[in-house]
Amino acid sequence: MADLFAESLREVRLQCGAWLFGGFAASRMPALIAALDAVTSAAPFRHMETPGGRRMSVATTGCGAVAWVSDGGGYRYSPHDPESRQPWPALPDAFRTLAHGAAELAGFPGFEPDTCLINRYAPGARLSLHRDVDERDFGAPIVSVSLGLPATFLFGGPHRGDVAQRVPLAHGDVVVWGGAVRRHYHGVLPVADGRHALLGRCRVNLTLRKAR
Ligand code: MD6
Ligand code: FE
Repeated sequence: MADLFAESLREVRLQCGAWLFGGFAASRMPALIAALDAVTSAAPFRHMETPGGRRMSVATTGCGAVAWVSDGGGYRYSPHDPESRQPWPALPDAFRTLAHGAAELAGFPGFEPDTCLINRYAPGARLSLHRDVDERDFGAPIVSVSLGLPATFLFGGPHRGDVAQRVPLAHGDVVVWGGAVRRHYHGVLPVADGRHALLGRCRVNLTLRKAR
C-alpha cells in the first residue's frame, strides 16, 4: 500500500525567514551523493585551523567559484584549494538545482549559489556557535542540506547569549534561511555515535551560499 506520508513534505517555519523542509532532498539522493563523492575525491575533507590556531573537530571541503577556508590568516573565501593549489571543483548541478528549488519554496526566488561549504562530522564532532558573515551578499539566503547521521542544530538570535532553538535534523532535511535571521548565531551539538546506511559513521552538511 502506498504510504501517503512518505511523499508529503514536512514544512516547519523555524523563525521569520527560516524554514525546515523535512525530507526535501530525499528523492534526489542518488544524484546528490554521486556529486558529493566526485567533489570529495577532487578536494578531500581536511581539518582546517581556526584563526586562533585550534584544529576544527569538523572536517571541511568545498566547491564552486570560491570556497570557504580558515587558517591562521582568518576566515575567507578563496578561489583555490590551499591543499592542492588548484581551483575548487565546480558546483555540481545537483547541488545548484536543489538549492534553487528549496530557496524558491521559502520565498527567495532566483537563488544562484556560487559556493558550497561541505562539513563532515564524525561522532563527537560539533560546531560551536557562530555567524556566517564572510559572504558579500546578505540578501541571498543560505540553503543547508543534512546527510547521514542525525544532529541537533542550535538556532539562536542576533547575540551570542540569546536562547537557541534546538532543531533535530535528519538525512534529507533541508533548511533555508534568509532575511534578518541570515546573520543569527547557530551551531551543531556533538553528533551522537551511530551508523547511517548510506554514509556510515558520519553526518555531512552542505551549505550553499552566494559568497560574491
Ligand atoms: C551544519 N551549518 O549544519 C552547520 N550555517 O553542519 C551551518 O553552520 C549553517 O546550516 C549557515 C547557514 C546554514 C547552516
Ligand atoms: Fe554556519
